[in-house]
Amino acid sequence: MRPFKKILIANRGEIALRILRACQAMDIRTVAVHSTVDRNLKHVGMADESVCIGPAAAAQSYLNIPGIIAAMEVTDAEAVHPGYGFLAENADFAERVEESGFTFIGPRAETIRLMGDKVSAINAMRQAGVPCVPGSNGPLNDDPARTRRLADEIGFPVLVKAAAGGGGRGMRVVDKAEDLTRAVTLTRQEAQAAFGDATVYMEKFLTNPRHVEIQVLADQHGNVVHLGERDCSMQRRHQKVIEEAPAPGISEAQREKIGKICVDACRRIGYLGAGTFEFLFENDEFYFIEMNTRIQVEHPVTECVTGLDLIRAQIMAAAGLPLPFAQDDVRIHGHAIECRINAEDPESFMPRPGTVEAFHAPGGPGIRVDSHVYDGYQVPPNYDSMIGKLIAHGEDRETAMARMRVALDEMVLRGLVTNIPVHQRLLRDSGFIQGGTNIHYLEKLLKGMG
Ligand code: MV4
Repeated sequence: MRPFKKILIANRGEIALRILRACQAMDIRTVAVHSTVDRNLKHVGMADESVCIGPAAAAQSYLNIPGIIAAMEVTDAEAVHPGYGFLAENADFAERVEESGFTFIGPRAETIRLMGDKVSAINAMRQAGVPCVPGSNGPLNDDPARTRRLADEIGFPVLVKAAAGGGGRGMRVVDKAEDLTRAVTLTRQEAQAAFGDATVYMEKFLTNPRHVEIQVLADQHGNVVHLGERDCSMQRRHQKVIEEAPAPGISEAQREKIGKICVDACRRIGYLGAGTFEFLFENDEFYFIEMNTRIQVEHPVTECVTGLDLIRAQIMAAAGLPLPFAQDDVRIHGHAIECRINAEDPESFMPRPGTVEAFHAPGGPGIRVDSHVYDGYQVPPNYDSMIGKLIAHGEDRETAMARMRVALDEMVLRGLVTNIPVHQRLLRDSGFIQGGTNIHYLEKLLKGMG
């Protein structure tokens, strides 16, 4: 049975193409919406219909809520897939889509709002039995003595975080008591300016954690499964560079334990669709920090090791269909690694928009390329510099790494400056090869190379 007749894809680039492919495989008609500079996107040409929703600036196109809802009305689309970024975690958008009589492919607006505020997200998760970082268990007030007592109980160093932040925006490390009051004031001011919300909270600062996240899927009938974890520790300035599944060194028992905790929490809050629990992992313990209510860039590594189609699962769950498998049917096969390919300078990491003169995708066993680029494609300067993802899967981590090295060397993106040399170096780096490096590893490695 077909869950929807027609879906509007409210995104661009590789994820729009990924969603379009899932729709086509399910015999669902597609509507692409695009900005004026994105008329030539691959998925726009492939979609059944397309609507130009505004100029290049995302605020007037991919973030234009009335424009997107109007496009759903004129094309008679039943549901909208938001992808990642843009409106994917905008509770007001989800709410207005539903109020207009359409289906938002994602969790309920209320859930998006709960998780968007990191204080309410942590409170909900702590109550649901998810292990969290020791912290203020709520917002800080304007009483410096109380804040001081909390910090002393937690133990320095502490981290002051904006409730409306996330993804690394609006946080400040405090090493000693005398710096605390000023740090709280500054973080508050920054949070007010950046997010229009001065709420801040405090956590123990974990000095050398890994970033390990758990993927979940939930339907509207109380069925919830976890699909294991991903290790996303290889990052620079909060931009993930390489992700992998499973996380090196995590045992089957640890995976089952934390996975079950996440599943139970999803049941408790009535979660719907695909979601990710972000944890810091230090000294063999998981500490919840945030929940992402969207499909993530790195979902393909989970698809490779589970054999599942997460976009298809999102669409089925949104349509009210029951998950067609149970937890016991989910098995982790081998190992998968994803390299994010960006049009950027490999030394400065500055975006380098340009025109693709020739694109040759690598292939062979265990190789997947999720990219919208083609010969002649112009990378516009207006959006994220990620132009695709290269994913290698194999029976074990060694095999996946070996396949990734070959694929990186085989990939041709003539005309563009890309970060492929960074990946080629990392796939030959002894720390990466050993596995299990923490969130500071890449930045330290790059510093050492001057
Ligand atoms: C932390 C932390 C250490 N201790 N929280 C950064 C992004 C946001 N999702 C949370 N972040 C962090 N929270 C405590 N209590 C270190 C980070 C962090 C980080 C986390 C995940 C991936 C990369 C990171 C890079 C720097 C800091």
